[in-house]
Amino acid sequence: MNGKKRIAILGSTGSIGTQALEVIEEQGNLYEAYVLTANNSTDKLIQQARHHRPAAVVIANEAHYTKVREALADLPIKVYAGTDALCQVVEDDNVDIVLASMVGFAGLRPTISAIKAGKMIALANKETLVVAGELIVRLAAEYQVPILPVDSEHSAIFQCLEPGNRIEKILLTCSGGPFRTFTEEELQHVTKAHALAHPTWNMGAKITIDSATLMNKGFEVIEAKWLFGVSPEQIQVIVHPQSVIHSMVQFEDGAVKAQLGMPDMRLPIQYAFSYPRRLKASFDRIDFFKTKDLTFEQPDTKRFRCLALAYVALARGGNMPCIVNAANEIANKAFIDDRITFNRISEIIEQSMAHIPFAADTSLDTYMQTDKETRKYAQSLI
Ligand code: MN3
Repeated sequence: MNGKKRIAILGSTGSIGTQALEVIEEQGNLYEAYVLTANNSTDKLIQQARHHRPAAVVIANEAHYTKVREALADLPIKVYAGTDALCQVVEDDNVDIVLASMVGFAGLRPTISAIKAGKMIALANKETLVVAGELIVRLAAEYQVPILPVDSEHSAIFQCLEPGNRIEKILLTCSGGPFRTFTEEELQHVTKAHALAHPTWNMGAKITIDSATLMNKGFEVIEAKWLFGVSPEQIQVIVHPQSVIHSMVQFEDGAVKAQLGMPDMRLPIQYAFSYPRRLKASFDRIDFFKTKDLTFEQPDTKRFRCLALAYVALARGGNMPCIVNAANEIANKAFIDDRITFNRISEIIEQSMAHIPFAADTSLDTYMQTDKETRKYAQSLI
């Protein structure tokens, strides 16, 4: 026992996972990477495991098991494969914090396992709250597990909160994505290459496309509702292209608190690990004399329909956000594969919302069933 907090990183080869490992390395006397997992990125997982020497790794795609096991055979690292193994490793008694940083619906089951095992959750996988916010919040309360937001906006809001003082409004900032100034006509012709050149944040492909459609912001509205217990009307999206203000909270006396910083995900990741303390870190500081104007705009939900659809899904509740998430995962992937145009993404989501039967209950079984049916239907539209 060395007193370090042991962290299981679900999705260690992705953008958040990689940056989390940088944080763990910089704060090496406080944290250690105890479990690393990847879906398909074997080479990166092997390289990370050889460098960080976790107790265990999981490769979710079982087809890669032999390759990973053989590459780590000379080290005392347990190697597991399969999605069930993801749910098991987070229950290990030695794990203190689970960083849920995998992409999409796949993050839901392991996160539920971690909550039931009483682990502190650092939540980067927003789809978990989008699909199953009510269930996750209920379980977290039941098992008395803290859920610490890693998404930069939600970390900002969390940092602005005042115990005992009610939130009047959350002002959720949004970069606007790479197509903020494009006309509807121009949006017909954009490609993934345009979208992947995101102006401010350095992120994975799925979330970068979600940022371009504003689906990401829609998901963040749903995420904020569940994390902070506010109604949809209390969440206002504000386009702020410079991404210096990471979000704001307005209190009942009209006071507004904001959290500012350079766009660097390592700060919210580190804060989720160290909360309520702040740790000294070498991240870039804002130079206010070099900061250009900070500007604010109303989001255009006509050009960026996904944001409006997220509010509809949130108001409807039940399995509706799950439908939106599943249809979006299919449409997002089809756009990345050059199979559909940009504007088709929101159309596929909207058609799925109209077609898949509504279910008011919020059980895991309903979500699994809805997810499966929606994917099949959305795929048929491509
Ligand atoms: Mn965000």
